[in-house]
Amino acid sequence: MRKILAALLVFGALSLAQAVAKDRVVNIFNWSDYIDAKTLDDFTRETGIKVVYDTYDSNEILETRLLAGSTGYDVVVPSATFLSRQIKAGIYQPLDMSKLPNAKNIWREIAAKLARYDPGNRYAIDYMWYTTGVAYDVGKVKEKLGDKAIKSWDQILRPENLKKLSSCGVYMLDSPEDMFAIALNYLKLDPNSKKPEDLHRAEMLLASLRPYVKKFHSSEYINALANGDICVAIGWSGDAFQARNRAREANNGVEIAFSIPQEGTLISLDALAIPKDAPHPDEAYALIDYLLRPEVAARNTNATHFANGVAASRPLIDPTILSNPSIYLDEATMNRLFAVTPPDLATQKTITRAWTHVKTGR
Ligand code: N2P
Repeated sequence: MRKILAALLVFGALSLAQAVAKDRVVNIFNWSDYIDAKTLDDFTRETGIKVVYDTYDSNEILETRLLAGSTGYDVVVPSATFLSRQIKAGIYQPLDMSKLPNAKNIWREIAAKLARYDPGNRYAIDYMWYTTGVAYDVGKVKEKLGDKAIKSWDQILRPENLKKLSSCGVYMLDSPEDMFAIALNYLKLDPNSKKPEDLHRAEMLLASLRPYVKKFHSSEYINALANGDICVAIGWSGDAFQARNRAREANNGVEIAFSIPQEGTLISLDALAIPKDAPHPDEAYALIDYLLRPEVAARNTNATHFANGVAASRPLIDPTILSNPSIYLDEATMNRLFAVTPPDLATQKTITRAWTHVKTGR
């Protein structure tokens, strides 16, 4: 009896060790509200690789973690400007394309845009791309401004207008890159300007709006809009449409719209990359390759309302998303957009200080 028990124990311990050894894991750090979580379950079911999924809502958070070293992350999703700086800082591994057969599905024009930040597309592959605009509650904006729609940045960035809207609640992205580019453009300055005097003018404009901003935050506005807690958010395209859908699902009478104002706005890209010290690089490749499958990319776009970087996914995308000119941009909209390049270290410091001033008044 004892012997049998001992044998069972040994057997049990061995199979446990085997199971542990076989447990494959991938750690991904991605933006919040940026995936159809069910696709990750399917990935695990198919590959046996468990996904540890962690989220952030600002490039600054991601960058602080990455620069501190050994994050344990296998896949991260920086925006292109940050990616470019991080590549120079040597924190990513060049991608071995032989491990990404689905890279054949990528959208060449989007890859070409990303190549401005990652020359030769060596370190990263586009995940999604989008604009920064105005998400708003149609009924409340009409009530406060008398305007049926937001068409111009003037309706938001002119202090007396924002003051009127402040009583129903205004959020702004906690993202200096977006907010400075938009303010510079509104002031008819180069949205990509790194000149201290231009940045100072943008800082003064944004600081003059602060009294009317309930919160600077880059993810809470989705629910805040959908619930009717706020009426305006300067935010990202897909998030605005997620807010619209959440309100529709709640059937609460809140109608959310998204505007790319006529003066134009910022277009950005977020890309998938593997840190140099990723503990599970093979699993990182497996996950990235899976995300590049047309049907998976389409599901992620259908769930998030962000346009993806996989050309072959387009026939599988919900026609209302594919034909939405604020998501899959038409040419007229495209012509009104601008992209920015990363600031050098000194300019970055100036912007960080200015942004603290905008948000806190100090
Ligand atoms: C997802 C936001 C992604 C766009 N909620 C900003 N990188």
